[in-house]
Amino acid sequence: MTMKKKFSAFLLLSLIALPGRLHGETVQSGSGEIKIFGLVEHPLTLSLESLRRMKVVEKGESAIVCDSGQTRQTMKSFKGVLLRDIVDSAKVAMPNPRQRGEYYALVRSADDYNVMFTMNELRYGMAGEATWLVFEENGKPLEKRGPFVIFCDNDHANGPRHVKMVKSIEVSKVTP
Ligand SMILES: Nc1nc2c(c(=O)[nH]1)N[C@H]1C(S)=C(S)[C@@H](COP(=O)(O)O)O[C@H]1N2
Ligand SMILES: [Mo]
Repeated sequence: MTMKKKFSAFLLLSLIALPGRLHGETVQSGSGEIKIFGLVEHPLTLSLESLRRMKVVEKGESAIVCDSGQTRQTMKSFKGVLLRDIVDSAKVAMPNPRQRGEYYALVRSADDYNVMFTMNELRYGMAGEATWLVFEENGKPLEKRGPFVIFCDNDHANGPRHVKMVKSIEVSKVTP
């Protein structure tokens, strides 16, 4: 191989390897945008800026507790938007309301730790009032486990339904 050919081969290989390397690094935190898609009338791509334009609520101290009972982290305060408001702004496409009990929102993360919330619990249950998409804690953007986390603040062990590095929210319906 001539020097010139060797150099071109090196350039080509670097280009192929680069996205892989970048991808490897981003697994430490989620993407800067969340996609809301599936059975919705208005699929959305939410960024920090678009979330700030929604109904943002600031809450006080909250601890994330694993199902073992261990406290994994404590937020002195956090800012977020209700998952219910997000799903509502995408508008669930539900031609037959009799089937409302079959719909759910599946929250997926960058490392494939995924949690499902049913539409009925978000709309009619306790979880609806307290399931937050969090984008700020202690007055600062979320770091490693961010930029977005979804969790249910009134679960008695809220670790299991605490999704770090949120990537997407898919609205779907159980298959018959
Ligand atoms: N994306 C993602 N979210 C996750 C997990 C995970 O492995 N990946 N672990 C869960 C568990 S078991 C708990 S208790 C809480 C807090 O975990 P942490 O201490 O690892 O942050 O996050 C939950 N959310
Ligand atoms: Mo956990």
